[in-house]
Amino acid sequence: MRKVYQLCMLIAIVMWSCSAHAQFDSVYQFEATGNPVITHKYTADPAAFVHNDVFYVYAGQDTGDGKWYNMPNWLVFSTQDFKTWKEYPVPMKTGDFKWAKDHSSWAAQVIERNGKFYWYVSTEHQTGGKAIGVAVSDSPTGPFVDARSSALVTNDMTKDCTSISWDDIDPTVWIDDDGQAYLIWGNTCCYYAKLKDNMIELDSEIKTFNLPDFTEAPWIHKHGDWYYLSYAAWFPEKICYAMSKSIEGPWEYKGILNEVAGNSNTNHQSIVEYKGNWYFVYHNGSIPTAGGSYLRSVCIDRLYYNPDGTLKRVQMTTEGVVPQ
Ligand code: FUB
Repeated sequence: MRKVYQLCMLIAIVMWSCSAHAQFDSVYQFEATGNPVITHKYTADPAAFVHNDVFYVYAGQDTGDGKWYNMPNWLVFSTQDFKTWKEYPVPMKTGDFKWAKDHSSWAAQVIERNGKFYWYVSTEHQTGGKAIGVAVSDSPTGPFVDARSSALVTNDMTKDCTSISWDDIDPTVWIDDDGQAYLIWGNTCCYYAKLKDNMIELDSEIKTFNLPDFTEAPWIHKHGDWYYLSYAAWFPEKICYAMSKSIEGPWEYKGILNEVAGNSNTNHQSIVEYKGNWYFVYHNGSIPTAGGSYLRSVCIDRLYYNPDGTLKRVQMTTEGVVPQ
């Protein structure tokens, strides 16, 4: 009996290890059983995106010994019911940006404009310091290619607010109702600038938003005529948010939206509406036993509004969201 148990354990470990390191040539399908949603790989910094009734999640892949960030790839997953998920062949690696250092696929977001999909990423520049790049594809599942062959934002462009080298990370992008696109990003300082219609060049000076205790991970969404800027505050991080009637602010601080996520010092959220419901997509470090701050896992829970437009505190759950 003991031998059978040992054999089963061995097979399970080998299977998990194979799938955890597999790079699929075709679409890989799996079923979510709650949170974390993705358990065959470690995934972080989820950026949700809805297109043609499909719910996509873009994420960086955490790998390594769990002692620091070791992120070689950005990944893309999709679902239409929160139960059955697809993972697509790796759509982009840090190596696809010739100017970037390998294994630095930090937080990123995809947006669509005029039938093209733009993926704004944070990564490490070979000349030092974090930088923001942009890739483009004709499909939300890629493959994506570097749209500029150079970084869109580099550390020397943002020296007035802070002298740290890691402030140019965590891009979020927003196309306003008048068609003007904005790039918002930062660590320690929250920066914003207009983007040209081509989506791959800045079209204004870089300014800053004043947000209490801002650490990183800004994310913009809109509900009714309110704009919401959610972001990670403090460290370990909680997610806070501010509201405004204009994308350029001023932003009114509204408090904590999500508490520290289990077993992870970062929390990195995205917020989207899908089929009439709102979702809060984030990561924790809860996969036993190796999961942690550098081996993170994407989770999804519901987001609810109060009648005055403010947000209810997120309730992180093991069960996750109900299949639709
Ligand atoms: O994944 C690397 C970094 O950790 C992200 O860019 C931050 O938002 C934090 O989640």
